[in-house]
Amino acid sequence: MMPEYIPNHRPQFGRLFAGILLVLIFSACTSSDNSQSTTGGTTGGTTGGTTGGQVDGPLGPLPNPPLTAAPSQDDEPIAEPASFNTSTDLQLVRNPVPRSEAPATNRYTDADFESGPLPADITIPDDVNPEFNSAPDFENIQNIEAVAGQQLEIVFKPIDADGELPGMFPVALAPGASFDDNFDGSKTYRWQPLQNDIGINAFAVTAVDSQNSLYRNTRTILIRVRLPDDETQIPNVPPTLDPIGPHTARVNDPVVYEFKGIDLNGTVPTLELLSSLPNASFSNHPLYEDIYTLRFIPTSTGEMNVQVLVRDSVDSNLTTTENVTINVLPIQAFERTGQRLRDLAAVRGIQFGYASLQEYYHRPDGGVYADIAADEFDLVTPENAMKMNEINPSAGQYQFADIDNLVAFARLNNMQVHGHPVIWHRQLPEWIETANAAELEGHMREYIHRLMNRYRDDIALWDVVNEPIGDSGGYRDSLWYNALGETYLETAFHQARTTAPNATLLLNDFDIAINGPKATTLFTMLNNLLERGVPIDGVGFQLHVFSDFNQIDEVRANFQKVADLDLDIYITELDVGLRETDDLQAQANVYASLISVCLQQPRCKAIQTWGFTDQYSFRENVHPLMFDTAYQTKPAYQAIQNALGN
Ligand code: 9MR
Repeated sequence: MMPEYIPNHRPQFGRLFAGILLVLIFSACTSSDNSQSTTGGTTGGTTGGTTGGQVDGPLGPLPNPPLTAAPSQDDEPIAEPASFNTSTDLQLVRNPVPRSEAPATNRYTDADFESGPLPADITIPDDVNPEFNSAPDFENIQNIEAVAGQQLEIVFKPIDADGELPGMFPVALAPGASFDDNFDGSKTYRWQPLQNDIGINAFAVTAVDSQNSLYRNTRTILIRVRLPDDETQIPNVPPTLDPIGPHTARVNDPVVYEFKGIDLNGTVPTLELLSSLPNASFSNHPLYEDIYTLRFIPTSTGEMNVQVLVRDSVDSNLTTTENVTINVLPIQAFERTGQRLRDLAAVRGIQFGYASLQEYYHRPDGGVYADIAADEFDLVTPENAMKMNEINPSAGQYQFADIDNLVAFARLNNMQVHGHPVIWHRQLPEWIETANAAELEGHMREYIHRLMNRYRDDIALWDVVNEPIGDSGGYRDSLWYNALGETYLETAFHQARTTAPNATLLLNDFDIAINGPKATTLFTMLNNLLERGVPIDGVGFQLHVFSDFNQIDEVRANFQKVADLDLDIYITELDVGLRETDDLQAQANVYASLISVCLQQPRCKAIQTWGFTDQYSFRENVHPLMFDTAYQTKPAYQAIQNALGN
């Protein structure tokens, strides 16, 4: 199904011109219902109409009138000045308005508070029988009223009907709070809520059974904070900087920091740059008043210290000075021997890809990140930027900037983009989680169409449905499954095919390459879908594994079973966590053997790793990738080269 990949070297000004042209066409269309318009987005090189976007497939027309507003010109990304990012070769864009995000304190309502403490959340391990070993709990759990500026003290005393004293730990502490041992079996939570905490806050503590440390009970209490009658009684605390950990950068690349000032008193501090840095610009973020962007270009190597002063907006004498460090390495430090992975893979007839960090170009090390990515990979998946809460954060609002930027980056570097995920049960916006179930099918189809149509000229490979299989087999309980039943899968694929007739459509999941209930369900599911003529082209195997992974034969056999169904195979999210910190060679071997399985299987079309540097892995604790946090290759990198080269 996948159309031949045609390298596209369109220069940037051409792209901008196409963008302007399309914006004009787009605005001409927005007066009518554009959810069914075929002119699509602004990133494509062609104006569409002929290449896709028709909506009347086997499912019939999309909801008319649309259930929510389609993307309009108000959602179109706008140019971002270079002083805000690390890009030197692309004109990047940003979203026109900040994302609407409900503050966390709004999660609980007064009604929740009034109805008393939340129910116990008990985890019972398989080897515990609660009839003989009762769950640990706490004495006297209740919701608490508090006043901003006043010190709050709450005593937690764990109890167990079996008589033994359970252990305990807090799930998370509020800034400045402590959880102190009273040396009598109890602990005290001490916290001084401030203006930022007005409203309802949750605080959770876990009690741990004295006989089995996995037998636990987490209790959450709600703390309702109100303003005192005399607000001047609230102490003004010094503002701080949202911490930024160390980074590695390459000499002569631009470095960018987004500094966020924090004031628990609810005001916005101002930031001043104390260090003198080469070619530096320091400016307030155009969308977020609490963020300042620093951009500079280190012209010599070594560790650099960046000093920023944070000043209280009410009392200008109240300040804090914060330091961040960056290690600037010479260009040679990033040189790699042998051939680049994408070139080695191309010789073997497959693509080699990675999952891209969202907005890598707003990170200090964006320059070296982008260069390594462009050299090593010819396929890229957005790790998070295409999740529904990012693309469509509130009904009728769309944020396309990061994907537009990724598409531009991919085009410039002759890479293909792999869309991920279209329909998933996680990272959903609140508006869809609370939508009327009777309208979910319509919402799903509208969303699929709007996303895939916008990028139909840029993205030819999609994870249409992500993780539909439950952890113990069967359909996963999800918003989509619960509202629409099993047919949600086929509806999603039909809509995807209708919108993007030439694209390769995948079902992507984890734990399906090894034998077990998930693989069993996969094959039942695939057979059903194929029998019913559902347009599915392949399976994405995630493969988040560990360095002691030894089920290679099962992977090989399951790949073959997919091939026997005349479907393509993609390794979509490969990473190999270390069991022990010195398991680097074992990690390398696992990479090599999984890559060999793909190479031996003619239907295996591409391998993607889930990121490439441990600096930005979602499994950062187990260092699962082939570059370390300083962008130096690990044995895994050489092992991948060898596997691809053999
Ligand atoms: O790597 C992603 C991580 O940064 C996100 O926090 C997480 C949120 O759900 O999703 C991770 O990516 C997942 C991917 O989209 C689907 N397969 C599993 C991946 C790891 O959880």
